[in-house]
Amino acid sequence: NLSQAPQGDFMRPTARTRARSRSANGVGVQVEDTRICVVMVGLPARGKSLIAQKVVRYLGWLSITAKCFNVGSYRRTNTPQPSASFFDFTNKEGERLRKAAAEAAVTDMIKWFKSPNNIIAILDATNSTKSRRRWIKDRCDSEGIETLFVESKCDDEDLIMANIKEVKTTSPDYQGQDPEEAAKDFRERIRMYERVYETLDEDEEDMTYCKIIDVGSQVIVNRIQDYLQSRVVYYLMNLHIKPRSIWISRHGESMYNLSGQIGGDADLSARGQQYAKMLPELVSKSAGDRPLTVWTSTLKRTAQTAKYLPYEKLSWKALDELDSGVCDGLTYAEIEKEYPQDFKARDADKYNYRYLGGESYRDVVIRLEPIIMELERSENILIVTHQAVLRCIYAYFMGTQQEQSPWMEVPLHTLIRLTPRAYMTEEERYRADVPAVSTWREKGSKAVHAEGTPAGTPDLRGMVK
Ligand code: ADP
Ligand code: FDP
Ligand code: F6P
Repeated sequence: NLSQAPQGDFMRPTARTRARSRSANGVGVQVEDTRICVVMVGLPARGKSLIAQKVVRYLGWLSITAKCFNVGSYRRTNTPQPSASFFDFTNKEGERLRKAAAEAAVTDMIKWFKSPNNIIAILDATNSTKSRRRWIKDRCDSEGIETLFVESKCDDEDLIMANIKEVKTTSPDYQGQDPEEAAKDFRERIRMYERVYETLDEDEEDMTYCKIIDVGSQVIVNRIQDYLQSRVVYYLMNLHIKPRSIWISRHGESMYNLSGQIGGDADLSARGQQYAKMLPELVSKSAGDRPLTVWTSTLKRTAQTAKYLPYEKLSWKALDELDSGVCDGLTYAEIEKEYPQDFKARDADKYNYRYLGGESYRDVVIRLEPIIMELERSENILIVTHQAVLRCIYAYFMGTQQEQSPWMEVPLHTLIRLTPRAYMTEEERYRADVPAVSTWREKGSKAVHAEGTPAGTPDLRGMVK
């Protein structure tokens, strides 16, 4: 029996434990009883909502419960389609309605923090004046919530106009309106804010903040107080907005895939080698002649798959397949026979189940964190890796829930292209015309290995929330 005691430092804290200490689950360390309100600061169209949404997805992937409170959507409940003059500081009614929206968002956020699992909230608004920021800090202080102000400052007029065209003209604020007119009105809205906007400065030296200037070309950090705050700031420092894609593929079919064995360090099968030979063409069909770097694991099957790719290559231990410990080299049927309780336990909670002497998906996510950070810093990367690792990387980009991610079907001999866009990640798939076995086992299904079955048919996208 491989059954494990609950993995203490990864368990969700309960109300009882919260008073003293909380576990920031994914980071695998005990942290103080931390609740942080990340307060976005900046003129409109400076990437605040994009940053907020990325931070929420990143933290969620690390099992740190985070939520974004967007003041704009609260404001839309009282003023759905304001024109620029609504944001004029001399417009008293506008001021009142905007303050009411901010109040409602902060009140909901404070309520949300009452639940012991909720750790980081992001207050997404311009928060463009010192008095507004002081008000938020005071409200949070009185509730024992830390504040981390994150300002995005950028005066590149061309970039701002491009941002407006990319995301603002399609905002519900301008639904049904001509995009040219919408862009003009939004530019005018920004002018209204510019008249009162105050950047974070020495008057606010007592505050914890991070000021990101010109999309990270300069970052000023002030009074970071604890581990989680520094973790968020570190993540922010690694973001860029250059257009790029990430390609991911599993290795070609291996000899172990053919026999239904898990783990190991097997060579490619003849069909796997065929996939390796076809991969350069499959990649260039999608990537054209842009420069790429290829990342593989340290296992033979990924190096053999990448062998013919005409790009710089880097192998990462962190990309090795989930370690199945004492089950390494067994088939699912053998595991079910020899370790029936564990087989069931894994089905019941596949994300948290850790093989004896091996890893869980949760463990894999933690070791993949440097990979994600490096991916955020990089431009075009092609990753050749393994079933479980690919699921974890995919889950980061697509925001897939933990209950679902270990069960996603990722067929062999398929190249996936992920392209980060403003508020979502676009996905394209290219399937090579080389058959392969399916290594996918559905939750609760019998552990039979159907030799020679064609690569699975259910589409991954259909299984993602
Ligand atoms: P805001 O919430 O500040 O009004 P959005 O997040 O809606 O702005 O704007 C998204 C746009 O901002 C995207 O086009 C994105 O490329 C761009 N962007 C992202 N980060 C930054 C940044 N640090 N500075 C300027 N623009 C950025
Ligand atoms: P958003 O772009 O997120 O919709 O345009 C600026 C805006 O946010 C308005 O929609 C919203 O009413 C306002 O910011 C909220 O911020 P302030 O309360 O700081 O003005
Ligand atoms: O079967 C291929 C494989 O990469 C194994 O090496 C690994 O143990 C398994 O897939 C991971 O998938 P799952 O978590 O669904 O068992």
